[in-house]
Amino acid sequence: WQEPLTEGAVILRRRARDMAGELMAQVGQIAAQNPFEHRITPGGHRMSVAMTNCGDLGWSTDSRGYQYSDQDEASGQRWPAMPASFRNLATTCAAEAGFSGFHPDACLINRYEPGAKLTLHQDKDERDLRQPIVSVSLGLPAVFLFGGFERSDACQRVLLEQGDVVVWGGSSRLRYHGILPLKPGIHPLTGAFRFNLTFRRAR
Ligand code: MD5
Ligand code: FE
Repeated sequence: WQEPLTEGAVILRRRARDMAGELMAQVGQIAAQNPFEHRITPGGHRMSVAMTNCGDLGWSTDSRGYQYSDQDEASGQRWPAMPASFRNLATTCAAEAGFSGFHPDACLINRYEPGAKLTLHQDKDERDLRQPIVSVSLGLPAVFLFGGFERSDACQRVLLEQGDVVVWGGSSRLRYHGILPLKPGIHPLTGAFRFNLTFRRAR
């Protein structure tokens, strides 16, 4: 079922639940080629969230800043191709939320361990901010913080669970958001972790 959050943002609850096993098998194959890494931010902090990517472009951060690149700077290799099942899920969910013609060229895969968090931020490294972002949650649940257009604006708290898909478009594309520290637990599919796939049109 669809749960509107704010203008342009829609939760498709449990939309990917039946595909979760298949999606995680693909994540395992991608990580076997390009392992999850804790990147260092331009400010010198090690991120508590570990990341890898698939698709033509991948997002990463280092001392120079944040950027999309066609290769993993750590390994010097191209990112693994985006599996057709990923691409189809993202395009279909975007269309269900009213964004037809979404063709992602980047999929960032975030892995949260107990205590891992994402502090409030905006996603604005993509070229065309009219394109939505599609996010798929897998494994342990997490509390998502959904704020406004200033860092200090009040936040809604939304629990995101296995198979939940959120489409962030329209004016919601530039809202501040984050993830509270992951509570420890064991999930039958992902063990001690939460994974999040974010599909983006970077260029
Ligand atoms: C996550 N990831 O659960 C989230 C899901 C990231 C990130 O935030 O940057 O990797 S994507 C949530 C999102 C994207 C774009 C806009 C908004 C939320 N928003 O307006 O709240 O790992
Ligand atoms: Fe984000």
